[in-house]
Amino acid sequence: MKADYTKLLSDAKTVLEKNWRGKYTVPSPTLYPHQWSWDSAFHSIGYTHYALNKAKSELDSILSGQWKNGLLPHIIFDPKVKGYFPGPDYWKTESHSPKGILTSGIVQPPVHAIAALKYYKHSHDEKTISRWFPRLKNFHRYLLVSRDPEHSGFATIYHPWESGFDDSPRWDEGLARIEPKNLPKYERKDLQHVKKTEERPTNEDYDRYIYLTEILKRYDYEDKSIYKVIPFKIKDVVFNTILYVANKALLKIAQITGKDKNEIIDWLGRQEDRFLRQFCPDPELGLFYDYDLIADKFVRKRTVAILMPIYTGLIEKPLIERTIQWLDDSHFSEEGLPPENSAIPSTDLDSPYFRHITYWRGPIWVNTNWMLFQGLCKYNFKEHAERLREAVLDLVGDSRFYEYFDPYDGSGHGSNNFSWTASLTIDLIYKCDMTEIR
Ligand code: 2M8
Repeated sequence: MKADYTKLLSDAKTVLEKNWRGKYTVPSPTLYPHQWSWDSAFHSIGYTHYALNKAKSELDSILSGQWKNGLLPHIIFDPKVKGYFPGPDYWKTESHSPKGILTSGIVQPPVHAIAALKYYKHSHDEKTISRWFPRLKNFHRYLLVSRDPEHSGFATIYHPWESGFDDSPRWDEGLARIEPKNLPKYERKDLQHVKKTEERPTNEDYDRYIYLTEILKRYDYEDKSIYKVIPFKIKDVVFNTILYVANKALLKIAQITGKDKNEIIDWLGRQEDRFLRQFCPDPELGLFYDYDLIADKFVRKRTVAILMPIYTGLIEKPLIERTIQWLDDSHFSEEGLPPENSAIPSTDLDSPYFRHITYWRGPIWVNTNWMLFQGLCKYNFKEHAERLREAVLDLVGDSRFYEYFDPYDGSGHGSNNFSWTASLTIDLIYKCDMTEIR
């Protein structure tokens, strides 16, 4: 089936229109009623095609929440909106966040410089990217200094929420090590907004999420101390894939605006030297894994993360050819169906931890497929890229802008009218690969 792209485009714009809040777009009017960090970058990417002012405003707004130490918070809260947990009263970040802006105290993957460069490509607005540059660079510096005391070239996350893949099986062992103690009383709000409880993380997971944020709060978000005590420290392969691509974008922005490039070149050099050693224990298989710093070992879980470094464009082609074979492998498509009928799910369908409608444990997400599409374009795997693009657009099909989709029957789950599904659908309709960031 080929979706009706004209209708899809217009309906995707309607979703974004409804979720627009004057300066930014909420991911979902029900489940996520504030501004989220990497979501905003994805929204901005969609807006570049038809609403440059919104593309700009989205990034302006999220960058306005940056802390003095460079941390770009994963949520900026709308003070008028209640009913999300954990909200601003919980995070207590007032002494770090800019005056009058309520934020969380953790980060998300740094898609922003990528979105900023895309904004420039569509607008040629040098003044704005020049204004954004110091903030973007400070964020990357925060990630590559405060979150990398080992000088590995890669940022460490210390909460599953920082990965954006919150409930992924990649975090199971790291979380199982934790015994949550002395938790404050809290009430989950997320379950009120989904069809089935099993779509969301378990209460045991939530206890561990809260246990970790309690540590961050106890140390008042001070990285040096947190780094010594936090029991969850991962060099996340997807986060760092994005950070690498974002550094490349930042370098382009520095070139365009005549800013100093040396520090960025230095970051890129370290990442290029060490990417394989850090994330690819078995080059003969072409699979990539997170590294768990506490257990001192690779997290060998079969999820879409193992394929994601395609997006870097930095791995040499013969190795990436091995990675790409996995895209065609039955593990990532419904048995009996040819792989071209399927976008890539978040977890290998044959793995014991695969769950077809649980959040990041199996369903298909549009943003991960969008990143794979960008990677396939970088390596000039045109057929694969086109197949994946059509599969995603077919899935969204009759304007079902769900948060995620069951890989078995294509049914939509989580929130409906989900903004990044809409914005990246728009970008995919325009076939917009960003091969310039190589
Ligand atoms: C999900 O995460 C939030 C917490 O940040 C939640 O479950 O409440 C994740 O899918 C994350 O990647 C996303 O940015 C956020 C908003 O869409 O929702």
